[in-house]
Amino acid sequence: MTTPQDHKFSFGLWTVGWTAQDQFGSASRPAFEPWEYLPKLKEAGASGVTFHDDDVAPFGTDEAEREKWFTRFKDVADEVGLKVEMVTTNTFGHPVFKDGGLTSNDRSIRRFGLRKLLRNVDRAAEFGAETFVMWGGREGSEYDNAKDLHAAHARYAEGIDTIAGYIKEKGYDLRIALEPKPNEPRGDIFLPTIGHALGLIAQLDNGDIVGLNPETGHEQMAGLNFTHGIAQALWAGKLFHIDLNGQRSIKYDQDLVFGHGDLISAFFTVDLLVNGFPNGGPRYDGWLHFDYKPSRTDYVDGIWDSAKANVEMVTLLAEKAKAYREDPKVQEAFRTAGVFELGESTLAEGETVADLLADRSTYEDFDPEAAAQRNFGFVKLNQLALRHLIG
Ligand code: 3MF
Ligand code: MG
Ligand code: MG
Ligand code: MG
Repeated sequence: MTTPQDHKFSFGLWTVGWTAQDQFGSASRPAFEPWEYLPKLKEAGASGVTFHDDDVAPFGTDEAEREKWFTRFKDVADEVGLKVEMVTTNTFGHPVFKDGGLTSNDRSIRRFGLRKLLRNVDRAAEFGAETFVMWGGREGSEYDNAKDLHAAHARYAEGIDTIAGYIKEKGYDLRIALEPKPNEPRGDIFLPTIGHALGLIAQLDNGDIVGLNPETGHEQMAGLNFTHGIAQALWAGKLFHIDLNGQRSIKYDQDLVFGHGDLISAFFTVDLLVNGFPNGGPRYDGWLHFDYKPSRTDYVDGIWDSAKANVEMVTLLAEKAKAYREDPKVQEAFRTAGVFELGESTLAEGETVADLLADRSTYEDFDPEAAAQRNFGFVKLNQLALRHLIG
């Protein structure tokens, strides 16, 4: 049986620390000091913790006080045995960032945003983090004429490249992971999906240390398939980190417990993460990071019930996914479905296009009508998966 110790689980401090203030109502739970969450996170099964700069010391805290807060936080994390595996920057909360941190039309704000990010890169390196996540929640617009959209992308790339260049110059052992999201809080956010972010990374000068931190719910808010998205990121060698949570269809960012949204999709996400691709290929061996919100209807006990529920969901789904892949009936159904056949290259080793053109069996003598009668058995295969999931 898999135990939480078999996986590297981590939580954002802002998740369990959310006091449930929303657009329509005030907080429904008390706030605790940042370090007070740590022993309980460990107890819930985490071995890592992550934070935004402002989660530990609020925006505007004076320098001396700030250092005290960060020192205290790191000391307690060390005592408890939680690694600060990722650090991220809040460039969305303060109204100065209302039009973005790296893409604001106001150049002085972009320069301030860059300084806030660079300062936090130093903190990430100091605390031994492996990943520096960048979610540009305010990089976007409500109105298409509000920005020069060409310049906005150029400024976004400039900002990310500057930070990546700084990491290299300093020799920090740190990689950047961009977090796509289609909307909320902006009407439309730049880099709305995994695919958009991959496209931008390919155009960066320092793109080699820039990858992705996809969030389950964010892709689903765009109506997309999260498992397909992380698969493409893996294929591109760019799945640096992950935000697991739950979302039920295209609506506001629900941040439910992982698996409490689309359970079938969650099963296949875990299947990919723990078992890899059926024909081999790149594997994700990074942190399983939860970015969820304890429901506003739950009080303090509910924070910890929901934290544990995340860990339990991955653990249970991992066991089921292992049994599913090991099931001989599933392997047989994979064969029938052609899943292994897809692992073979379409042209044979050394075969040229001329060879293909000369091979009459591929076209002139090929019978598409007969081939169209193949029964792939995908439904049978999926039913086997669901039996494992439900059974
Ligand atoms: C918002 C998010 C963010 C990011 C975080 C970077 C507040 O929808 O998902 O959480 O995850 O800023 O890690
Ligand atoms: Mg989110
Ligand atoms: Mg979310
Ligand atoms: Mg997130």
